[in-house]
Amino acid sequence: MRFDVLTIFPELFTSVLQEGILRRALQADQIAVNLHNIRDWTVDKHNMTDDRPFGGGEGMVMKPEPLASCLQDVQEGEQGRVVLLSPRGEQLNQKIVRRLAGHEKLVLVCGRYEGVDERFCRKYVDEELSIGDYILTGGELAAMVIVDSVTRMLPGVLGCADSAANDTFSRGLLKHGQYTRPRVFEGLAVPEVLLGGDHGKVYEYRFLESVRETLQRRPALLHSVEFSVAELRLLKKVGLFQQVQEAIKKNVH
Ligand code: 9D3
Repeated sequence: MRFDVLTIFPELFTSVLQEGILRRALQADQIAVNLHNIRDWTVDKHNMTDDRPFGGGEGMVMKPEPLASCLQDVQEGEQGRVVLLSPRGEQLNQKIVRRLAGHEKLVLVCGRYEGVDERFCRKYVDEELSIGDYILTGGELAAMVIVDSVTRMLPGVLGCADSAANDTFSRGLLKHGQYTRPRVFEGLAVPEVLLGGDHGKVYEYRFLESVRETLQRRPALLHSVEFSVAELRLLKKVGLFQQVQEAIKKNVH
């Protein structure tokens, strides 16, 4: 995967790329991240990347020409999918992350100020993405979220231990709680079943804990979970089946 990032603050990205899984993926050439300072494509003597909005109003708007000429250079050779990070975009989720990971090249355009000139969006942007309903100071942190979440989906980036596809409950349930040593912490013991070594019992316990966590924290998620016959039988046995059914009914999309 190749990421090209268009930004007026390329240095914001350096620390994120210098540690952990992203660093390893870069070293192994599983990803490349090319940072482009939009200011390098300005032609006026003050290197202006923004200007006042026609029609008046608060703040500044990113000029279309530096963005377009930067993009033109970045799109030499292989054509990447152009993603604008924008608060009015579709909200990012794991399904979108998976789809983005299927592209060979992503061009991430980071807006600043009040936004990007609408004509640049219309001419060059394939999709607009937001990372949630809160206000950031610019698209850079959102672009980092995309680089991070897409990279961990690429084959070979995660070890087997935390394989993205291998995630036991990557099926729409929340993850069960996890425990490590010590066996007793501040008076709280690790659940007995996890110490016994009966893998079948451990699997059942974790499945039920996942369902309980989901019921409590994100009941709407249960709408799109598919349970096997054995799982449904287990839910009935422990008296969770009816709660799950009610949670699903309350959320008819
Ligand atoms: C007054 C209108 N504001 C829109 C809500 C203007 C505005 C605020 C903040 C325009 C741009 C920004 C900077 N934010 C982003 O570029 C951004 C963002 C975000 O603010 N929240 C969630 N996802 C994203 S992706 C890019």
